[in-house]
Amino acid sequence: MGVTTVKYKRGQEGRKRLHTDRDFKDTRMKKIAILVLALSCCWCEVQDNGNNAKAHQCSGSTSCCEIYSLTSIAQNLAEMGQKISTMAEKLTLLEDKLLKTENQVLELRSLTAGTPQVAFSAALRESGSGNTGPFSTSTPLQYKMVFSNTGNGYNPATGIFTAMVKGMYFFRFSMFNNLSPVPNSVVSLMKNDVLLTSVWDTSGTDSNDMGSNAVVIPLEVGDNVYVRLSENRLVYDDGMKYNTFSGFLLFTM
Ligand SMILES: [Ca+2]
Repeated sequence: MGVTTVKYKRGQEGRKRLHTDRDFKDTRMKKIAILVLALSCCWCEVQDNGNNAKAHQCSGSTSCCEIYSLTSIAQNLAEMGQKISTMAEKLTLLEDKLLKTENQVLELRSLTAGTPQVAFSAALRESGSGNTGPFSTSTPLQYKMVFSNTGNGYNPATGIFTAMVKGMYFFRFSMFNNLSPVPNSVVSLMKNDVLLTSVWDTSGTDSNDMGSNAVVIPLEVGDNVYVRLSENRLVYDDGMKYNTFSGFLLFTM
């Protein structure tokens, strides 16, 4: 039983090792052959430069010089291959960047040219009960309890909704009057500095009154909408959440 048969029985791993050994030997033999031929060509060139008599012999060794040229070409090809590999890596990076940019463009289109989603709703108090006001100047009511705020157009820290999309909007607000000593509530829906609609309850001995109002208005990007409590007025609220401010985009323009 020969050595080859024994290695064959060792299975696929043994065959792979045999192939690897054979490839290694082949590669080593090729390198040695190329080196010998290259050295021969160098010797030919030296003789060509130093001895005209032997130059004739060298010029007769055509295959030697051809192989030398092939070796040079192979080296150039190897260098070009390295450059192409580097360029391929750069192309891969550029493709990744392009893909990310395309995704960002799609996201922006969904906000501007698609169907942007803008809607919010909030109540005045997050907890507790009592009056808000009076203040010496007209003041935006800050509706702290946010039910929804898709698009983040509403800011609970200021009570102001800011349009980030040009379009037609619907807004509604409600007011509950103060409980004591007498009703003294005036609130208005504002677009920037322009009063739009109001609710008023300032006289009589009745209490627990409330009212609401609404508008449909066009807004430009940057327009502010809020509910303003008039100077020296009050509203009341508690866990029942009587005072609310809501709005949403009907359609873009
Ligand atoms: Ca009343």
